[in-house]
Amino acid sequence: MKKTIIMISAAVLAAGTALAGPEQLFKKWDTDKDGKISKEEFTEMTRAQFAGKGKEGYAEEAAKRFQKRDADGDGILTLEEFVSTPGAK
Ligand SMILES: [Ca+2]
Ligand SMILES: [Ca+2]
Repeated sequence: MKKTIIMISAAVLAAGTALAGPEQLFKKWDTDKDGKISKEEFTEMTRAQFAGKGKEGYAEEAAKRFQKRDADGDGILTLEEFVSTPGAK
C-alpha cells in the first residue's frame, strides 16, 4: 500500500517537474516550507524519483547531487543554490 502511494507521488512529481520552473520545483521539494531544502528533504525526493523509475541506490545518488548543489557546504540548499547549479534539474 505504501509503495503504491510512493509510486503515484513520484509520477505526479515527474509530471510537475516537466512543467514547473525551478522555483516551483524548489517549493515542492521544500516539504516543511521553511524556505530551505535540507538533506533529508532532498534525499526523500530523490528516493521518490528513484522509486518511480524502479531504480536503486538513491541514497548515494542523493548525497552526490546534494553535494554538487550545496555550494557553501552548510548542509542546506537555498533557492539560489538549488537553481544556480549548472545542468541540475
Ligand atoms: Ca525545508
Ligand atoms: Ca548551502
